Amino acid sequence: MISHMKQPPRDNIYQNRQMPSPFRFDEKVAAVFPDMIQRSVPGYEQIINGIQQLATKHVQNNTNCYDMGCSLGAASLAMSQGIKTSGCEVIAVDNSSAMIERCRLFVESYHHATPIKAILGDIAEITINNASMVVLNFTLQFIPMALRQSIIDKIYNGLNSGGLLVLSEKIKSEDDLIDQRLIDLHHDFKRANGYSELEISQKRNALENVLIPETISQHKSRLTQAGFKHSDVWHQQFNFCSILAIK
Ligand code: GEK
Repeated sequence: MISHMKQPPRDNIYQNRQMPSPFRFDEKVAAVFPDMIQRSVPGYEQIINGIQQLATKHVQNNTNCYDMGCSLGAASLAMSQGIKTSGCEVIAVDNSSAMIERCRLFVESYHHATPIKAILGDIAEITINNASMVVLNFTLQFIPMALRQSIIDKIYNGLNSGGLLVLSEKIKSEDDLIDQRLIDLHHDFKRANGYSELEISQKRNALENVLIPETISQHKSRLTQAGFKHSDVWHQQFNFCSILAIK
């Protein structure tokens, strides 16, 4: 899916030295987002492809699919293109107006049969109902810790029986030494994709206290607490993983 995207503008946001400030999903980020996420998140394209496959296999007739924290809507498009059943709708939600405006243009520039409705809103506030698939693709990590359980509970309650949650996150290892090695591998991945040491360190500082990673077992216990009987990792590269949970 991603491979036939038009060449996106390059992410140069942290190329020059700048005053430290917390990372925000503003217009500057939205404008370079496809390049940023592909050069920064190991496994992103495989996860998007997996989301499409899961939609093909598991989305039921006349149900809703949600993409929470959709950015430009890559996962929404993957679900829409994957869905083979009828009467479905994909609801794409993001609280960044820069992202949602571009999301509408982005998804409309690709063929897809199942309609995608892009909504400007907070994922902590939207209602989820009659869902056969929900995607949180690298979004929960930006949500304040105190709100994370209630969002997962709401997703569980809005899913139909047999419905899926795909939860992708940057994670922390339980073991400090392994965690350091995974961070090193991730930084090597960014270097190999053309980011400089200055870009890597300034981005890392900007994300401090904005992106709060947790361990896989913290995610799994939150899923269990919400009621999910089935959950496990289906994709991991370095400290980036995706968990599949089934109601
Ligand atoms: C993808 N899923 O390409 N409510 C709604 N949106 C939010 C909130 C919130 N409370 N907090 C953050 N966001 C996408 C990638 S990016 C991940 C997701 C990344 C949004 C935020 O505006 C941004 O667009 C997205 O979550 C996270 O598959 O940049 O690492």
